[in-house]
Amino acid sequence: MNYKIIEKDNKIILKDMKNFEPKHIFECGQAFRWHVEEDGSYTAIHKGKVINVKREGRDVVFSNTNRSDFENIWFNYFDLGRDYSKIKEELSKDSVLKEAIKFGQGIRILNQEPFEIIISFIISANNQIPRIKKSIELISRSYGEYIDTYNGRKYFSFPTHDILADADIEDLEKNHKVGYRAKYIVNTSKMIKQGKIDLDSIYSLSTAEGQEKLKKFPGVGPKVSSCILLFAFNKDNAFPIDIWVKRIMEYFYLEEDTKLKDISKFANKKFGDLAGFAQQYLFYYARELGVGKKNKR
Ligand code: 8HG
Repeated sequence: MNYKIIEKDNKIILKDMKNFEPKHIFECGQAFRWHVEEDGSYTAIHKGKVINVKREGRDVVFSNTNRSDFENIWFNYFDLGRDYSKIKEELSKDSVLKEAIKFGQGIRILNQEPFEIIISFIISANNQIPRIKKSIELISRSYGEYIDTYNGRKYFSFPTHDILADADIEDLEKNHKVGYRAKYIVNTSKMIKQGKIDLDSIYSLSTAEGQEKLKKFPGVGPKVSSCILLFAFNKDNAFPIDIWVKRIMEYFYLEEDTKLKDISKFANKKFGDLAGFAQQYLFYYARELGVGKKNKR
């Protein structure tokens, strides 16, 4: 990779780091637990560790961490082994993607924890990002464990499947604002607890096979399973189609009211193994600028 790494005072600094913009990474729709601080840095918790990330000029600074955690946890989480310049160069051959990439040039796809992502995207169905974030925060506070305080804010781990399998559906529904999705959360957690579906086995499946397996969980359909495969299981060709991706695909490439299956086929043909990355640049671009929304261009 094209950066130099420095360890100093509980910080890791990546010098001259390209293709890494905290705002793009944490606000592009893939993750719900990154909290923006007053100085523009972002803080979150993953695998029981709290980390703060900030761009400072040409560098990226990771605070509250050390070399060993960086190598064992964060390198993989931030997908640092991947050459995003190459991906961007390839996708920029398409003029729409070229614009979307200009807009979200610092996006990277994070490698997040499967159980947390499954529950988060069950919550995301027919929901809005600020509400999804709120529910996940409330669930972590009630059912997770207190880990650390950073910059005056308390951080809690996301609960395990064993804990959520025993959660009270009404409590989730009412006090954690997940509505009808509460029963999906508890029943999905129960299926995992009972060993009905082994999450680790999904890493080695194809995207299509992984999708079939994940769809056995209640509340998991084609879109939610594609998000889970892309954000937790390294399936780079998964192409989740929500309303924003549908709109932008129809606006630039296809006719209005194209069937989701046909959009999916088109995207897989056009973007191939890079479809998941293409989707993320498009989702961020469409959502931030309102591209494809009626009356807006
Ligand atoms: O990153 C995302 N990509 C796509 N395609 N859809 C997403 C992402 N994140 C996210 O929350 N969604 C869905 O969009 C879930 C929900 O239906 C809606 C929130 O705006």
